[in-house]
Amino acid sequence: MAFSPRVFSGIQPSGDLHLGNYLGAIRRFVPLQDTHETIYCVVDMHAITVWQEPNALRRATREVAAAFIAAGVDPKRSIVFNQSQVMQHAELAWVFNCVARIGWMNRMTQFKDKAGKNSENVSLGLLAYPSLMAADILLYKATAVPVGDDQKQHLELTRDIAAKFNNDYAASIVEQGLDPDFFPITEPLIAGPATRIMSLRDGTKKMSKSDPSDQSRISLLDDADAISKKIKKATTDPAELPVEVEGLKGRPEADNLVGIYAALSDKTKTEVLAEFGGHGWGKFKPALADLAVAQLAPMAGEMRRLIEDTTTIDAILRDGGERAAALAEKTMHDVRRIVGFIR
Ligand code: AQP
Repeated sequence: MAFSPRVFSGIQPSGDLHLGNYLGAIRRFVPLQDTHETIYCVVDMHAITVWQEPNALRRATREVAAAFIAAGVDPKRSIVFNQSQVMQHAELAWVFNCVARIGWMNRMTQFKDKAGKNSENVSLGLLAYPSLMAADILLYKATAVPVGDDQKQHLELTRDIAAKFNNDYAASIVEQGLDPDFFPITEPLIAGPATRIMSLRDGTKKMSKSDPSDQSRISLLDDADAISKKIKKATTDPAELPVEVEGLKGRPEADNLVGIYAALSDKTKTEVLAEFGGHGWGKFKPALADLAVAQLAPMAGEMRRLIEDTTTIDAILRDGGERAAALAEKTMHDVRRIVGFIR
């Protein structure tokens, strides 16, 4: 069966949204609205895999929804909602917990990074995170998922879970008169010059919400002055910019800043270096700061306005939740029959 082109992607309300979340995911959500049915989710159930103070979680949930809308996601054309409103996510995740193998989860590098040496004491939810992520995507039979490069391994696992479910339950799927390819094998959409934005303090570390240094990231709520200062203070090597992309090899900070410029201006790194190659940071950093301020500061203003308007944001999430639940229930209705649950 051909699945209709449908996109699903989620962002955790687990702290300050940053430029990496924007360039790796949110900015790319917008044009997909022209070609796909689009579902964008604030994944609050994922967020609680590590401790979240309840009021902070509510605030961050509204902040992520505000970022989607300020970036250009239209809540009428797309479905925008928070995950916990649609109970079928948890229900399908449980079925997937019983399809996926513990060894698959133990191999996930994000789990290893987040658990560190403390793997016996982190939540069980953190280990099962990729199973819930597979449920998020497959509940809607999404065919494509725009994400940053760090999510590649989780998406491969989603594909493995879909294939194993289709295979384990092959006879039952046919018996129920359903398509043998019940779940699609979802395509990751990981492309462009900014699939992994690095910390502004250390070009070898991913820009991340959980980095203790605020200087390591540009927050989507930063004002023009903060954006400009952070870029001008970003760690760099002393050499001038190369004229060819090859010359960025072994220069992670330079590669990162050129990638950010390219993504914000919808250019390739080659085009950026055609303009700035052979010049020093004294020319490039102010140009990057101006570009980032022009693009991000108006969005930050709109986000701040929306965050204050909790009535509107909550109504958007509720409406999205109802539309998502209608789609989710169709899939879960079939899954219950396939698995052998009586209702
Ligand atoms: N540095 C990044 N560069 C490009 N894309 C990124 N993403 C995250 N960091 C970068 C993408 O943003 C989306 C949402 O991510 P998430 O909220 O689910 O959590 P995460 O990947 O764990 O993001 P963080 O910000 O780094 O959070 P912490 O610090 O909690 O781990 C995803 O599409 C992700 O690829």
